[in-house]
Amino acid sequence: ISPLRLEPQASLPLPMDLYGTARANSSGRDLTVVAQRDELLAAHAACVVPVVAEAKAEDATGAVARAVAAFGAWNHTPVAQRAAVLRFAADALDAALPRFCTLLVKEAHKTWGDAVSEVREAVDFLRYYANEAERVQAPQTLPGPTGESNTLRLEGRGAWVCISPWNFPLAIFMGQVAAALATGNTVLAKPAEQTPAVALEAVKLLHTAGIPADALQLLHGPGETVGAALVAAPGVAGVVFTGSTQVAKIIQRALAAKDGPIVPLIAETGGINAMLVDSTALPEQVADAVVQSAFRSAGQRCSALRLLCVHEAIADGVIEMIQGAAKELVAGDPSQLSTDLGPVIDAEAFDNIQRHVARLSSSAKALLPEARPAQALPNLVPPQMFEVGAIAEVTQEIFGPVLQVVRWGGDPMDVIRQINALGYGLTLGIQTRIDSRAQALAAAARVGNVYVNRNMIGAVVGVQPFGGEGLSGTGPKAGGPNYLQRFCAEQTLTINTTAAGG
Ligand code: TXE
Repeated sequence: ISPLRLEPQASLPLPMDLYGTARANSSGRDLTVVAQRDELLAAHAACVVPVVAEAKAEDATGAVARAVAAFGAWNHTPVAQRAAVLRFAADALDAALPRFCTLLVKEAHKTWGDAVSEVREAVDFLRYYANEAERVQAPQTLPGPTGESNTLRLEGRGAWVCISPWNFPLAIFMGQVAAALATGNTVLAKPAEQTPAVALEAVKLLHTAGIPADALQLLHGPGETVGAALVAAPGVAGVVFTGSTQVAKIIQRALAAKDGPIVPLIAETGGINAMLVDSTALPEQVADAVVQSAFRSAGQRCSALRLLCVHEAIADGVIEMIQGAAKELVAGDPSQLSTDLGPVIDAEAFDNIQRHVARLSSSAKALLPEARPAQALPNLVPPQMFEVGAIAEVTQEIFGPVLQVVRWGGDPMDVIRQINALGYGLTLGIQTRIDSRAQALAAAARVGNVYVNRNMIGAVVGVQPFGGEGLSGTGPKAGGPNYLQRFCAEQTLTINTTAAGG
């Protein structure tokens, strides 16, 4: 069996990154060794995407009631035992990597490289949250006055609704579900309509690993009906959501309008992510980071670069290099190993991107005008780049491989202020050879994740926990040390140790 490594071929440009990023992740593994090529291709040929039954809005109340009833037993299961179940699921998912990769390629149009990275990320979420739950739920002794003992403990809160998007249908789905389950909560999972099969297989795997059926229930269907009904159902203890800013606000309003307790919302939403390039930056490094950050995964990553702010002194050279590199990218069938960008998720996403491209074509300078897909597949969008006049013109997130470029001169702090004024706060790239400037700009930026002199493909579980503020979400960062606490209720126990029986 030959390893999954595409040898350089004269006629084919190399895929941007077939293996995911080659660095140690939270489990200390080297991500470069991922799978056997033949094993993946055989699984792909045999893969049939399952047909999935939709739930109805009326199903939500009963499902939540079952999840509430299941909460006591699951929450009282010792955290070490819950963690063991999640670790078992992680091993099973690792072993099922080819099957999940093929589903991701077929259902979500992922390239093989992106699919492999995503399965690995989902495995990491399971292991990391298993470890984290044991850490954060260990009772803590707090300092206190003589004659008193103070203990703090964290418990599950109840039944959580987990609503996830299609762009990371396994990793985001698994991350939400694992965080809730690890901490003793039960789950109503509502995956995106576009990617139900990946979610179904993930839930089957979790049930097989030992999660009780009522502690993890899967409800497919439209967000406006099934998702909204779950959010509105009585007894929900919390909602964790990843998706658009607009839907996050709809859910926030729906929760605020409910009778009964205040229900917390953890939301991770989109961003207009910028990269600031100053006049000292290395053009080759910038071009590589821009191509990776803006066009990888067909731009369908919430961390993706949308707005390149490049200093006027080096702008022409940098733009030329990006044009050269972008033209080498292959947009086509994602099941071909040579493909860099697969089709966007569906016709609606395609039409939406085309509307933005048409608007930009009439108002801005096209920098990749001859971009055409390599193959005539539906919903294929080749990389696009437009030069616009000002940062303030870039007001909407375009969820595709479309980059807007602005030239700047003067004070880089002004550029950061203009980026902050857009109101999103997810990722920021900085390219400079002046260390102190990078530190100062990062400190002034109101974003969750800053990347200096590298690409913006972040979100490494336990290493670069991911999430933003403002229009980009509520925080805290998924995959980080402050995440699981939000799924927990805290209780202090104070005992008078001088009293009888103390
Ligand atoms: O989002 P939608 P999509 C963002 C990304 C982009 C969006 C793309 O920036 O804006 O997600 O995902 C359900 N009540 N991020 O188009 O439409 C819907 O069924 C309850 C950010 O899928 O918001 C789906 O399951 N639920 C990111 C989910 O919400 C409702 C990472 C998301 O759908 C609903 C990934 C309703 N009224 C994507 N309406 C990050 N920051 O980490 C819809 N849904």
